[in-house]
Amino acid sequence: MAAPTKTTATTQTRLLVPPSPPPSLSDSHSNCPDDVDTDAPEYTPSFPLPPPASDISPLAIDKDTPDAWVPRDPRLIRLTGLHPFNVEAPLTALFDAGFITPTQLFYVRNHGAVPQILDDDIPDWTITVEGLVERPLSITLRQLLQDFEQVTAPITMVCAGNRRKEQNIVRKTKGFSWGAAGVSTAIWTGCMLADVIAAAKPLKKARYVCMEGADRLPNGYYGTSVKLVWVRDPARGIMLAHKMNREMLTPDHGRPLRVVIPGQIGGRSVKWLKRLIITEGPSDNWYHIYDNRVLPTMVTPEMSSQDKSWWTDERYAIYDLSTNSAIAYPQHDETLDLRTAPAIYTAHGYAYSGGGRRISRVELSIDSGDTWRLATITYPEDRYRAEEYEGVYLFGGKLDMSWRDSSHCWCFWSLQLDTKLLAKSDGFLLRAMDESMNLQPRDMYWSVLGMMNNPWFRVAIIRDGDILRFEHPTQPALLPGGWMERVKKAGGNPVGPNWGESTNTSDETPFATRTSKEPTEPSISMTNSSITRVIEYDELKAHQNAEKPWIVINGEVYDPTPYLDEHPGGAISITAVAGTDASDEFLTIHSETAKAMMKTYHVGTLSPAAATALTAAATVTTTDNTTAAPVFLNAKFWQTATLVEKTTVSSDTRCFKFTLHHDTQTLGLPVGQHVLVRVKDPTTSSRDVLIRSYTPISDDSIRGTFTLLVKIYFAAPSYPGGKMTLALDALKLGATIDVKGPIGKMIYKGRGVVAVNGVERRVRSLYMICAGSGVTPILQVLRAVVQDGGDETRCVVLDGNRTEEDILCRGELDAFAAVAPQRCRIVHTLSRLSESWKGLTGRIDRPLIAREMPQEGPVMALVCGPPALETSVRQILRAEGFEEQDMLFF
Ligand SMILES: Nc1nc2c(c(=O)[nH]1)N[C@H]1C(S)=C(S)[C@@H](COP(=O)(O)O)O[C@H]1N2
Ligand SMILES: [Mo]
Repeated sequence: MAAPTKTTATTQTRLLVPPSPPPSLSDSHSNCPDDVDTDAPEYTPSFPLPPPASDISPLAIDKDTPDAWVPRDPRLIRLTGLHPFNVEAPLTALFDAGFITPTQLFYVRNHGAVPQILDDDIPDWTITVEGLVERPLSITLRQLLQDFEQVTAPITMVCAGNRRKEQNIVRKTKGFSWGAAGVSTAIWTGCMLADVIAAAKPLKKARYVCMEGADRLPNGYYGTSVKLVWVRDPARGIMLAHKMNREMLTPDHGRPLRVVIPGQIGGRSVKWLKRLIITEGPSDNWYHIYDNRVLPTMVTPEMSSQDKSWWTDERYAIYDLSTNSAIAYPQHDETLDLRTAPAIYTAHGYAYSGGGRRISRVELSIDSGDTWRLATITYPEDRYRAEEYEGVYLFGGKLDMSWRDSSHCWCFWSLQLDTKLLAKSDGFLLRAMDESMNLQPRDMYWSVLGMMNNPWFRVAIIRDGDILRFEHPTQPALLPGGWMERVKKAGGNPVGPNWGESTNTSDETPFATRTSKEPTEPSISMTNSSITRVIEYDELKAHQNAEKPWIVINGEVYDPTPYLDEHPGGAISITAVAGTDASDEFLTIHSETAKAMMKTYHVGTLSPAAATALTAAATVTTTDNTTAAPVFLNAKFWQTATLVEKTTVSSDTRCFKFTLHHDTQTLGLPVGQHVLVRVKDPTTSSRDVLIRSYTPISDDSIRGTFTLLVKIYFAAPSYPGGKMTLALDALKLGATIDVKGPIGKMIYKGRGVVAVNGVERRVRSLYMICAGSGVTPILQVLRAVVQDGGDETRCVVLDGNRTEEDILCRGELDAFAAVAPQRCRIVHTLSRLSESWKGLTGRIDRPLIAREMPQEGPVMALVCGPPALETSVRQILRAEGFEEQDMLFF
């Protein structure tokens, strides 16, 4: 093994009082023999300026990224291209560095660009403690250092994605490919999070601590939560650290302040900490919901993107780490010459578990799991616990672990093996167990995000004459190599090879057989096998009407009449496709659940002749006589529109302007209704057909064009991005899309008349509640009211957004309010505090709705926003006495 790397000593690290005689913390795995301050005490009342980061500097390869200024070690392996920075050290370098990982080699997981904080601003870095507290706080880092006890402790961090590459080889997950080095250990210094929270006096109903960082990402700031009882548990040791390995945190690791949660996945340890919010329920941050979860193995990527409820089920969120281990020696591609090798070969590696649980054994088999050998384990963490160290001040914090016996660090195992036996073996199998007897599983538990991968770690042995070559399961990132890839290429299946079963592998193809089933995509049956009726074209055509609509999906005929009123998209979206082939629309828009429902409505199968006739009917129609029509939209047939202008409204919002068939044509969209947009995805080679519904923001009286406002859901490392919005964003000027419609339950007919599913009623007030891009249908209704001087309907719009920048169509909304102040009131509320904002802050809650939307006279509430908003607004409106018929959810 290489010599341990030494950390650079700095003078800026002494903050508190003096050390007792320096204990020796060094052992064969430690890289910090001189880690106790022995000089005279030097109390620094204000926070010292950070020292220059070790001996690394910014790298040329980062120069075109937002992180161009961040010093980094070139040895780190990049897992997500150049940017954002997600890296692990080569496994051997990580292991050789020993118990404490040098900061430069510590793995990094950044969801976006590193927030740049000027050194001068660090003492004044401010965090808030808000939410369910008696005394909301705003504390600077300077105060944190002065007013709270500082502690120092070694803690291992692990990304939940550690070892994910193995899952990606079996079946691509929604995450990038970590090898087995997504784990590192540092000595952290800071205050206890419990002390800071206690200072704010949480209220009785407080249950969770939500945390938010300063890194602004495509879906908001990074944030997550943990339970308040954990924070209060001294044994869990949850900290707010400002130092790592005796120095200020480096930019990549959260400078100037981060949370460190021992025993849990790294994803909960928020870097660049800005806000602590005490709540009754878990965080609603996008990254808390869509990241760091192990969904059930049968949930496919498609299912998970179609049905949000998979993500909001708190049972699938990961907190404590699970038992895991890996082999460092033999290294990948290491060779052993049997003619010169010593009689004994020593294997080495690491193991860790979660929740403070100690690794209680590590076992290795070299005979496919028939027999197991017990490895020797060293626990360097225990050296910090020894009695005499009580009261030692290390790097400005009190190092006192004597009273707690929880294990918050990795440990190392080794095992001596007879080289002659290795020569006959086809590989190593490694598994660890923790003190709860949680044993690593033999088989992989594949899941959509590929997290917490911890099956037995297998290293294959390939024998070529006198040479043994060792092969790890994978190599990180896109690096080729490893037996899993080899087995897969050879047509074998790398899941659950024959370990533990009788062996039938040959030397050439170790691990080629399998015992367990690869996760497969479930196929949902939409047909009823007892239905045998054959349907001819004439019969189908007889159902081309709104009363008894039949639709065709993949050649099967369905009668959804009983479902018309319940259909979430309104009856019209079904009747609009009556008698036609609705396969594209149906299959792209509907969830697996909706598909399964179709069995009930199955009435028969089209005859081959009827199928041909249907296709022929669909192809003639589109352009011929419709292009000359005064109105563009056609409910039955797709019309082609051409992209002529694309404007960037904000970092993630675009306006797309399309031309109609001719200059004098109007779109033909009744107020309150939507269009279906069909795009052939230019970003995939298969040119997948994508269909979604949108409400244009342009006035329907405009001739020749219409405009869509679209929020683009960009891809993030563990989120592929919104397919449709990315496809639209990728369209070039001159490209075409298909449009069909109108669809929707509701039409605003003007002067207070609202038609819902064809039934008209008159209202005095229209209450509109929206968030984000949900403003688009609202805008149409509001415009209709304001533009008609004779329309006396009173309109109130509650528009919720995160930040001022996120408010869409603000100019138009405010202009309407200025033109018709008596009839039209717009209330913006932001969920994020900002100093410049003079309006309301906070969510759209009951007091706000009660105040702005009184139940006076006939009223109707129109709601358009994300499902969570719609659900909460529905509850509030019910509580405020609104009947189901008084509410409409777009
Ligand atoms: N603010 C913020 N905190 C964050 C992240 C992030 O992207 N932004 N990544 C999380 C994840 S997934 C992990 S594994 C750890 C990684 O910490 P490190 O980069 O210091 O190793 O930080 C966590 N905290
Ligand atoms: Mo992570």
